[in-house]
Amino acid sequence: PQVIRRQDYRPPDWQVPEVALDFALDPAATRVKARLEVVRTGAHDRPLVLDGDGLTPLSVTVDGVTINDWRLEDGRLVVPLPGSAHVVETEVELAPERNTQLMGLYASGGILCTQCEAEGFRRITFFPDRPDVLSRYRVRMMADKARFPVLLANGDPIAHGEAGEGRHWAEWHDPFPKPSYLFALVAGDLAVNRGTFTTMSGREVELGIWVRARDLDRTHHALSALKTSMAWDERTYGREYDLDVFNIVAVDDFNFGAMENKGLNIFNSRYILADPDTATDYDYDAVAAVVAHEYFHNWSGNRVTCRDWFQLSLKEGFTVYRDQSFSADQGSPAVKRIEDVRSLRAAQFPEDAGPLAHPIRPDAYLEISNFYTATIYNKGAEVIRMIATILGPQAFRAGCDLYFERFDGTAATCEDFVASMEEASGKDLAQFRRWYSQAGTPRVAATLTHEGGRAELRLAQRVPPTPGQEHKEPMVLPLKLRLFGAETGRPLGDEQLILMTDSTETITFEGVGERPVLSFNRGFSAPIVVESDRSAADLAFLGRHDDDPFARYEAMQQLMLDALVASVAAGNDSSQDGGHQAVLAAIADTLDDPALDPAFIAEAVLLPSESFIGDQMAVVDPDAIFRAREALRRNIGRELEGRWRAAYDSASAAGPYAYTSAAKGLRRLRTVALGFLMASGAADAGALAFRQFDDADNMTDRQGALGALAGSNAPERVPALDIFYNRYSDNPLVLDKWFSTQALSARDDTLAAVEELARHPDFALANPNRARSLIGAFSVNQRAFHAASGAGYRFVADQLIQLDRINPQTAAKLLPPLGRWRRFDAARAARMRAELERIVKAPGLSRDMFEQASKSLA
Ligand code: B3K
Ligand code: ZN
Repeated sequence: PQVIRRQDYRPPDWQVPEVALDFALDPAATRVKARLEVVRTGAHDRPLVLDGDGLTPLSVTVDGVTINDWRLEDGRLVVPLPGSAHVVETEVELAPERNTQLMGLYASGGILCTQCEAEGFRRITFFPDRPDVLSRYRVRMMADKARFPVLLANGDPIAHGEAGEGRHWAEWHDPFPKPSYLFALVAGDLAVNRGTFTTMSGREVELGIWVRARDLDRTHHALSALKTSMAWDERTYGREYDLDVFNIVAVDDFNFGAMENKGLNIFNSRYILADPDTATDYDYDAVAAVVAHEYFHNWSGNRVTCRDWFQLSLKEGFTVYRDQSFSADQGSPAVKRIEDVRSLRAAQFPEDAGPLAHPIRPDAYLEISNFYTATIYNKGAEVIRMIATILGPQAFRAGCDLYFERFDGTAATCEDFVASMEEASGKDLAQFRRWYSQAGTPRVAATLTHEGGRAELRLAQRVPPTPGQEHKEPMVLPLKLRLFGAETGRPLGDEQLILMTDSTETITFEGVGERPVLSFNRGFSAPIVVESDRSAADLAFLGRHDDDPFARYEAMQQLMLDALVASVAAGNDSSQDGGHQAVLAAIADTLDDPALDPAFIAEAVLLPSESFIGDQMAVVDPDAIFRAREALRRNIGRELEGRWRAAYDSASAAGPYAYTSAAKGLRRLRTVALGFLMASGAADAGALAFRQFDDADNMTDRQGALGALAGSNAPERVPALDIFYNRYSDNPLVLDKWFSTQALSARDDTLAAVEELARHPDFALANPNRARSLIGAFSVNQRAFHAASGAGYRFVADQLIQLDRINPQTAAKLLPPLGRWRRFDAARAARMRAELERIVKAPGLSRDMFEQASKSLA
């Protein structure tokens, strides 16, 4: 396969200002006629080259005359053209019902829909399928009226009518020029939940959430999140919606979360459908976040799009930053920040430390679908957050205004964004740009000394080597810090923001009377790993006294992490070592602090995940980590049993279900307390969990209890799983939870259970949510996946080889856990490599999988 390089970018030879598409829709045979007004750009004599993937033209005409001198080259249609402007028409035939890749035009549960980003449009029609070709689209659809009563496309509806033989047609027009990846259409038997939104300039927008009729009563949360997002973007960024309609369609088969097609977002149903009986608080939050994210793309992505796919983080990093800020504003900013940092550490840090590491603006790829990564999205968002921190809110907003104004209607680059920020703020971001070009997570060592009224903080940064980048330059790190007095517990001075730019720096503090304790990288102001020698006592102190909730959480996590890493190293899974005592005391203090928000408490007392513990070690020992963590969990459960019961009881007394921040916090704490009570081995814990499961008036409590039981040997476990299955067997999103809960189980027999679940009649590789619920969940279950026998690796590789034949994009996304072999002992590493080699040799392997597997082996 051919390597695509950023430095090879060349502007398009032809632009296509106007496109008219005509679809005769049918699941088995859809005819697509495309009419392109093409214009030569600049003085060259190159032919028109239209991307195509799996297409054969039924006809090609130029200015109304059929031509025969076209040719196909690697799927592309090459059309020699004499002049500088022509009308080129093509016709092709597709079979959406056989499209299992879910890219292009495909069928999901009887609905016809499209997914074009990044390069799916070329599976629908011949076109210059690149984001810097912007066109105005006119779309006509014709279909059987009984099967496809609803016909939607981008922009505004302009006409519709009957077509005879039980068919009807509709025409839509999108006045905003857009790249082909934002094209969308939907045809199906859909019901709609309608709303309206009046924009800041007083225009009325008709909103619609389209789903199958039986799902209609689960669309209210999404609709209200949409309205909230629209108002938030006006208030926070001054960005107003620009069409008369905004439609969202939910489908069950979707390769990722959702898609921001202009005026017609298409969603994975898991990010639209929610009601208390079937969706957890986490699901509700995710629905609102994804609805907001896709809506925000209307400006950061659609009005200003990307010049080429290397600039992907221009829209994705910025839009994730925008949706994170939105969610923070809806509830507790501290808890939101904790969640975001946790997922950054779970997904992005390992990526940045492994064989697939890449800068947020990559330099090369084989398959662009593989670059919709945690690095592009989440590290990209952290980079925007750092810019906002360095500039301050007003200059940041001025920079955004300038960017949107200057690049509206164009395809821009990351450089354009950074330059706008510089121009609006007068700040120099030259060195900061390294965040766009260097991969790897910076590590910062921080040492604080104190002598005679003077404290000295010595900082040293280094960025580890990553594939293709041996040598790194120092980064600009915005570091928020504050000192606290060890005796008084009071802050010694204000919070400071320092911009570290050199490899080593020393910061001096005068007039420090008492021994200072360092609160560092507060709010996670830079996405780095902090290496500090703070003692357990100092971390416990910060866990109690820090006024930055994130730093307080962080101190607790570090305390737990240090204790766990020490007991893993000592091969010590007994409850009697000293590290446990500091952790127990800190958790007790947290539970006893009446000033703390229950949602925060629930986060702060949670032990670091097994994989995050593994990330701290030179060689990951999954079994030792599991034992040490279970021992600590058991100990915390036992020693603090009274407190867990009290927390459990008071959180249970919250009354009937309500979706409020306060009620959510209590539900979260309730299930965390239940988890520790289960770990304690208390005789009644299984019964308590079953009661929570059985009495629950909402999915958060029910799934929380099911999760606790699923990982246990309690006699209530099997009955609970069966009841859950039977109750929700007709709801695919809830069945996904049934699969993933079992795949994440801490039991010894998880691998065998998962192998059996892969043969369950409800398991289907062809549905991406279902595939992820089993294979994706299992491969992050560190101990089960890394079973010394290698059976976990073999299982995942077998599944991925099968899935690759159906849906390469989703298969390739699930490969990275197998690629982390360098982090494990020689025996495991050899077994992981053997599976990767088997994958690389699989007949007919996709480019997607080849790229992931071969890079992982290198
Ligand atoms: N832009 C899409 C992602 C497309 C992924 C293509 N493999 C959704 C989003 O980020 O909002
Ligand atoms: Zn996005």
